[in-house]
Amino acid sequence: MRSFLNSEFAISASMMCVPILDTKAYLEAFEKFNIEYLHMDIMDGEFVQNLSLAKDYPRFLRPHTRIPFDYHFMVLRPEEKMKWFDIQEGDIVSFHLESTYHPHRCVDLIKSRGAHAFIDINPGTPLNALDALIGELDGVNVMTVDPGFPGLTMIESTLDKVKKLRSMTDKIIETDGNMSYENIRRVREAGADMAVCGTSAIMRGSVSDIESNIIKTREASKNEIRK
Ligand code: S6P
Ligand code: MG
Repeated sequence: MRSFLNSEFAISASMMCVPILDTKAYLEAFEKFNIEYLHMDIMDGEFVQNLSLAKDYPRFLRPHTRIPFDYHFMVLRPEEKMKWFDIQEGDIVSFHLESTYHPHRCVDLIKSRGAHAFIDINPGTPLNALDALIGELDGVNVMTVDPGFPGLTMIESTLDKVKKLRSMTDKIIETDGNMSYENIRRVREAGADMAVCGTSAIMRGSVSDIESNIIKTREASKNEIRK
């Protein structure tokens, strides 16, 4: 168990994958099964070719859950836009290294809200790009797909990246993109501490599948090798 995480392996449920009218039912299952984070994919149609979850969505959701948020900003100039969002103490907030000229300014802003600062790195970005920043961070979100859409295929070279990052740091490692049961098992073995789960795992099928999907996800994330 690393730093502030309360579990051996944390699940961050991707809210952009939840059909809007099923939100209440999904939230009830997430609370019942102690899902650790609600993942908020914020997309601006510029940094990535998609739009999702504008600033009012997390604000409206907050009063209905005690689960902290895991913000993933896929926007250009996050230092300007993060300020508009309901970021609370205990949330995780990540932004892309590729999206800003001012990463330290973003980290300061996140910490000023009492949140945990993470950086996101795209599959094409080498780990040494983190050198100047890693000391200031609480974690790294290793993108296992090129970001923008749910339902993509994992880029295999990202597994080695997780392994290499694990050998370099004790900071929390998150993985995001195509986290199927099998890929969760693989990133866990490579050293990841948490994964974003969407259409490949807990949101597979429909809302009636949620409880069994969460059980399967927890099972996949058990790592006998690293214990
Ligand atoms: C994708 C985004 C992710 C997705 C998540 C969906 O750019 O950052 O957080 O919402 O990966 O999960 P899946 O299983 O459909 O890839
Ligand atoms: Mg994401």
